Amino acid sequence: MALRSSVLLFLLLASVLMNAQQQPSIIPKPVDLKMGSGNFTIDGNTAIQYKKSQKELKATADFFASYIKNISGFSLKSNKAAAKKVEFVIEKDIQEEGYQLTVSSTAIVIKASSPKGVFYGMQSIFQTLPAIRTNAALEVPIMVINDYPRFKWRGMHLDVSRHFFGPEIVKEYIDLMASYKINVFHWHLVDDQGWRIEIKKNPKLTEIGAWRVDQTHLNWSERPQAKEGERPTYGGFYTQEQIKDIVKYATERNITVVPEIEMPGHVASAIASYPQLSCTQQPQLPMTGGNYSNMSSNYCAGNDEVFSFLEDVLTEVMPLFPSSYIHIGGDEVDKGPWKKCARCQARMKSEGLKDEHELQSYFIKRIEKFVISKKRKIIGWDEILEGGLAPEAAVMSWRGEAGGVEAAKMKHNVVMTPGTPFYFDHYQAGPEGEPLAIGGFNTVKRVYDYDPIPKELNKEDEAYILGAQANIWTEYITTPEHLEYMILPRMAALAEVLWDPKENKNWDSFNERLQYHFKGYAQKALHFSPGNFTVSI
Ligand code: TNX
Repeated sequence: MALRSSVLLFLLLASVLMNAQQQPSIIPKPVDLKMGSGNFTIDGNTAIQYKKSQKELKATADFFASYIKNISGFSLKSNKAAAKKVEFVIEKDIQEEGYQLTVSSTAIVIKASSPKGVFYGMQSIFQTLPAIRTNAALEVPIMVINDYPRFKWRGMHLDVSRHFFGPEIVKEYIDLMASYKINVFHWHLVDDQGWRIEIKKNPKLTEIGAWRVDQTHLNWSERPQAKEGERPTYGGFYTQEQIKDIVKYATERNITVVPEIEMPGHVASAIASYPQLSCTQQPQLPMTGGNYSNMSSNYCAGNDEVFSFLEDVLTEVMPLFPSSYIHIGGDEVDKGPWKKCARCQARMKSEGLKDEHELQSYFIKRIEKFVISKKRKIIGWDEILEGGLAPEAAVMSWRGEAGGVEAAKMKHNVVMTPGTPFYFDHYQAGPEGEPLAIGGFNTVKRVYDYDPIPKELNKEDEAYILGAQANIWTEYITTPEHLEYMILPRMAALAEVLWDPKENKNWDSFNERLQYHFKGYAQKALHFSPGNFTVSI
């Protein structure tokens, strides 16, 4: 039997090689793809097949069927006799998240060690089909693919604090990620301008902290202030039910959602809700204006009430997110308020801390202890290295690569997300003709050319680089259309950087495939930048 199937595979491969046709424009490019000639046509005579004993494939089969229904109207049945089949198979010895795909004129077979790999094989198939419903035949070219990712953390971040994006927009964002085989959604739920997650024990976080004065003033110096007695109305938040629904949606698409609960800085929204949590205890509102600022928006590191508040928050947050990592922020803490605060100074004395960096480190370590007691791990921005890194913390390197290099050498896990080129809130085609952005210039080519493994690392330390992600801060991004524009097509370049072996990368090939994706974006009425990608400044 085994001999027979290898002979068949050989014959298929031979025919594939002899009559090669043009490769489909799959992004990220499959590691190994061999073309045959002719097509498999998906139509009403096609059924999806998987073994009864592999029930874990049902969700993937349903996903496939509903995708095909959307673009064609065909309702594919599962596990019914049919002339042609799309078959999903779990085969244990295939690499985690990898898949083997064989398309012949009568069958599409996707094998993987778990539904994750099957899901990715399916995404590769989808990229060979029309992007929207048309009358065109659903033809998948005859080919053989062997594919697997280079990195296990392939992330996209979204700041929903500076401007709130509702559940439907978040789901569209997740859909785009899934189509590019990106598997971590870093959800920045807390910042100065808005607290976006319902916490039942502390309802003011969303009654007060989720609303600010207005959206229109992008310039910090022109920010409006609330008038006496005025209740801000611009903003929003997710209920815990909505969060669960989004996490489920992401999980169905093999995406882990990592929530970020910022601390100890960037928390004006929490302090507006509970002023006793800051050093000055003065009332304030969530910050307005587009620009970020770290003006006096810290938790008081000398107040134990802050820690019990945060433990309560995390106790509600963690069960909503199955992720092993919880992001605790840690960036840009203005040490000024701590310097002037008697309680912070007393804490430093009693704990033997020599400066405010060590006080910040004390803060993060105390939170880490709590998170670890709940069997989770923390990840934080690279400032958490200052004053001493918490024992098991992972580091997100955003101010270039230095933090990531330092942490990897200390044998801590790292996610690379350097502002240049992985900040997608920066311009991508130059300021002229683009909507106002925070600055910077990260073209799709620069994103494509970046390698997430810093050159300074030796082989052993390289292993601590889990992968990379792009961040999108939304101080200047107020609409879903603008959000789409900022991530497309840079997300496609990111995906290929994170999936393909370094030696397979090829800008010209990517750029050619991208042109096909542009057609798909246009058909789906997505906003994207078709700019001059090779400009350099
Ligand atoms: C710095 S990146 C920040 C964010 C801002 C961003 C603007 C990081 C960890 N902190 O709060 O939105 O710059 O690009």
